[in-house]
Amino acid sequence: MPALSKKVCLLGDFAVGKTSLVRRFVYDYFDDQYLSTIGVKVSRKTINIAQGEHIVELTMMLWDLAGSEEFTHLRASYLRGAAGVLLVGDLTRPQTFDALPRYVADVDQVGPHPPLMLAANKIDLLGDNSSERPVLSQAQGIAQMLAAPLYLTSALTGDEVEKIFRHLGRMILDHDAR
Ligand code: G3D
Ligand code: MG
Repeated sequence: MPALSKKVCLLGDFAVGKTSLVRRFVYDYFDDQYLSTIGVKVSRKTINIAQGEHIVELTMMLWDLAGSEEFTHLRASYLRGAAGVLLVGDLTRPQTFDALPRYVADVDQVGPHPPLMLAANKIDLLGDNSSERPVLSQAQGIAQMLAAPLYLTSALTGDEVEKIFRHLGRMILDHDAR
């Protein structure tokens, strides 16, 4: 079985749920006692992806920057070599979606444009008739502009979390094969 290891960066404003999404995907739990740490955490998760006749074993190295994302320009060493990027916005704070194009510009500064996905996170907090919320059309607009598939995720319930990471994994393989 062919095996590959790829770097994936989580990007988005403070407290949108980046660390929680990684934790849900990698360890399948949600910890509301979690305290932000300073620095970068790299978590690893291996998934199997069917590609034509065979199965590819893809190890996603998930880079999660803690702390100062709002205050400093993203360090080039954090972004360099990213094969894929998971952008994260918080549905309870619409301005966190407006911030995303700037992160993508930072990524494009350091290397070739990687596949992107957009997680509109904390869908569990939107409640009933959430499909009518203006923040959703805003998220759709940003996703379209950045050509990033959009998922409505919840790190709390696990909704769409596995799906968005797997879709990103598939995009990374397809991108690689070109
Ligand atoms: P960050 O890594 O992007 O900075 P965190 O964000 O993962 O640390 O999450 C920030 C806060 O949002 C945390 O709450 C966390 O529990 C909460 N959170 C993350 N994802 C979700 C979600 O999908 N639904 C809900 N309801 N909450 C979420 P605290 O209270 O610890 O600040
Ligand atoms: Mg974090």
